[in-house]
Amino acid sequence: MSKQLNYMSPVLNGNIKVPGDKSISHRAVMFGAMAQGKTEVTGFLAGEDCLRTIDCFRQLGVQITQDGGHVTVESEGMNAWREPAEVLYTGNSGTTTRLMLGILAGTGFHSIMTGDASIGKRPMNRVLNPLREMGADIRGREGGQYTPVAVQGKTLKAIEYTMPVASAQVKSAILLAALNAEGTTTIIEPVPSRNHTEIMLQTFGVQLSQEDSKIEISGDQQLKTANVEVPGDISSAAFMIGAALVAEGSDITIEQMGTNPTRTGILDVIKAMGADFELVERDGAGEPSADMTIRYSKLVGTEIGGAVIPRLIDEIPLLALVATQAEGTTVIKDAEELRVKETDRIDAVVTELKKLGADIEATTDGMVINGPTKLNGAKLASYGDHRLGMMAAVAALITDGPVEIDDVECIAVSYPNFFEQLESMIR
Ligand code: SPQ
Repeated sequence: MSKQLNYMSPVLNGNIKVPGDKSISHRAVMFGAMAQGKTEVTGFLAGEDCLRTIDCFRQLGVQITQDGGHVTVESEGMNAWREPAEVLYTGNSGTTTRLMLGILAGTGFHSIMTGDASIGKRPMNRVLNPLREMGADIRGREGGQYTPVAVQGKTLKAIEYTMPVASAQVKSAILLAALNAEGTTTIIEPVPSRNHTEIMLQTFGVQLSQEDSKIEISGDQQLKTANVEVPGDISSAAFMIGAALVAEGSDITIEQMGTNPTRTGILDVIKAMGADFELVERDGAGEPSADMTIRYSKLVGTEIGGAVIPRLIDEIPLLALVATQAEGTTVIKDAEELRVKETDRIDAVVTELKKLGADIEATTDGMVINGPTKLNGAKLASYGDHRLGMMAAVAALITDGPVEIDDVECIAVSYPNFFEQLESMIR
């Protein structure tokens, strides 16, 4: 379904609470299913990706009830899971697919997992290589590197693994497999990536040690049930932050947004660009969160690269759009990982923003944007990628003329009420 947007110089005002963090929601269900007993999750993201995770565990015999953001997981523990009779379908979700590989590798049964066309193109070798070193028996398409994959669960052994790319999904898959491995597994990260798995495993009673870039975890540990309160997703909030920054006169507040430092790279970048915002920290156990007030701001270009990249990787499409409104040049580099997301997010962002008249060029590992540029209306493609769809919708706030976006349903992967919340703030 395509959607035509004709916002005509809107001003955004008001308070919103964006949906729960996608990364944390997936993990809450997974860890609840691995623990023996009852886990309650509040603030769960009822987006398509996280619902896929719930479906997969239901197929393994775990009792899960979901009512909006409230999820109850009741499990007799991993040893009581049953062999799935049907293929586990992970839809568009890289997190479900990659973390499940780590979990399924150490079970005692056979399973087959597949996703949509986008998942079928995303590299699984980055997870399968270390898992195979641990003794995992996993077959896949094209020499074992793409979905569909067939997993024959096995007893695994610990490894020491230096990760070639900074990826929370790879790190998490190894950590989860390590729980069912004999011995102590060591993981060395090149640059820190989001640490929700490490934080939540400890909430579920797992012991792990961390020193600089090294994480150690011993096998044969049982998870203990816990209750999880999921904060708002900063990667979803990013689109509202960007909307407020570019729509003249805007002043909005985003309540209870997750502020885990491994995710707040966007805040460092917009600060360097001159954004006018404040954070008021919230009390609460587990992951940190804050209320963020952000206003329309005159921005300047900046350089985005190095260790900040994993801390804002999913926000780059939005930051590229924001950079078209900043005075001067913005250079985004060291972000080649964007090429293996739901789509090639470097080529897709550059192609779509050019249609709006932006001065933007792709590089091998990022893009270069000159601004400010007045944007025109156009027909844009989402590539079935939620982050591209939302970037296009935020762009529509400041274009001369309407923007039509194809396949907007894909936004439901991470932000089902995106248009409702965006439009509720238009004055
Ligand atoms: O789950 P999926 O499809 O991989 O989602 C994305 C996204 O834009 O929402 C990436 F396409 O987020 C990843 C993120 O880029 C979610 C994630 C996680 O929950 O562990 C980690 C990041 O990926 P990676 O490859 O750096 O580990």
